[in-house]
Amino acid sequence: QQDNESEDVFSVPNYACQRRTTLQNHNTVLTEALSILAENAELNEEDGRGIAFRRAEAVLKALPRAVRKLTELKGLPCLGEHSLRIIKDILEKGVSSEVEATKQSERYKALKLLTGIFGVGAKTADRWITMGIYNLQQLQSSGPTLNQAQQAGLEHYEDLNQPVTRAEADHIGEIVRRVVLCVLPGAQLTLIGGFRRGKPTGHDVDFLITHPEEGREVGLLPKVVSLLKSQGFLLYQKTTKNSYLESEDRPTQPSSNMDRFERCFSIFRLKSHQESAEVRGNGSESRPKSWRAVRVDLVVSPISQFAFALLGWTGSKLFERELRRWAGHEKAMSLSSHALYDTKQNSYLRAASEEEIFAHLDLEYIPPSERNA
Ligand code: 8DG
Ligand code: MN
Ligand code: MN
Repeated sequence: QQDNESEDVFSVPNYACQRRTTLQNHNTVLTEALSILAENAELNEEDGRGIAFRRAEAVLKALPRAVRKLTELKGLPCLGEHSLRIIKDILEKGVSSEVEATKQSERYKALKLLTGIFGVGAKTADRWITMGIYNLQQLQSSGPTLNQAQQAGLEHYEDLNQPVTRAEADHIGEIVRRVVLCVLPGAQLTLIGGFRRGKPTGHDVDFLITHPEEGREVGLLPKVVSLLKSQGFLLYQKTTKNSYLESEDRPTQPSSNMDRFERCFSIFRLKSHQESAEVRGNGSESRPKSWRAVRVDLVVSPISQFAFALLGWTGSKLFERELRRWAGHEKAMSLSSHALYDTKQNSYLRAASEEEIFAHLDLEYIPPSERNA
């Protein structure tokens, strides 16, 4: 092999949606460090900084091998001064003092712990910290008012912070599919989110529901939820109605990932398989807990919007954000989980598959397993 200088310089396209990012990451030490700083920024609601670190992290995830020296990164996009400084420290000293200090900081630890409660966001966590609440014991004793989601989140804190396995996701998929088909024969259930990208574990399980005949999906979700509830599968659920109207809702906020589909954020009660129940037994009792709580998201889309919903809910979050940025900045289009709007032609662009959406956007098709930016 030649040791030619130019061969040692990486080259990566600007937008994460132009890159193939698999789960194989050759730079985990660097990406984990940048991820801590991104997370810290997000927890402090410094969105710009958060995005900058996430973009830098994603560029390193896309490299075909481990970075050896800083000069190899010359010319790579999205690596700002700050990210480069972190990378340099780690390459030279093995650690970044800023990252280590962040990990040790009481505020970061408290923000992470408190937002680890389902239903608690950065704002609430910050308010609690101002009240002197840094951990769950202090939360229990000082008793600020908790909404229903937060109460359920606190009650199932430990379970919900255990990664969900693919086997558990598939098991939940079978339960949900049976109930969905019972309510609406011919309906289709698709596993989305991280599991569709091939991740072995996740923080929740995400499903998209549709029906091949437009309109048949209307009213489906409340029926599915009440059937799941009556069968004892739901520990908590909050269903939100569909509020999407094409006429009024030209997608104007390409950076926002909120959409208007009918959806349900839930906590599932999943019976454990014998072996895992024994391993995870709560210890104090002779009888191990026979079930665990799992976060499950259900989203319903009409078939006409299915490809957009599928693309929008498969992630990763950064990949989605970059798709919308590409659409807006490079193509004068506006992409949401409902539609793609062409500002120059003043019209919506139809698509029946993810492939067609990438084609409309002038992007090479990237399959789900390569959207792990
Ligand atoms: P994980 O659960 O394994 O941790 O990872 P994930 O599956 O990638 O993350 P997620 O938080 O479950 O989100 C799955 C996808 O859904 C991700 O691309 C972001 C997207 N998503 C939300 N909320 C919303 C929303 O309100 N609208 C749209 N369009 N997408 C959303 O999480
Ligand atoms: Mn998920
Ligand atoms: Mn989710």
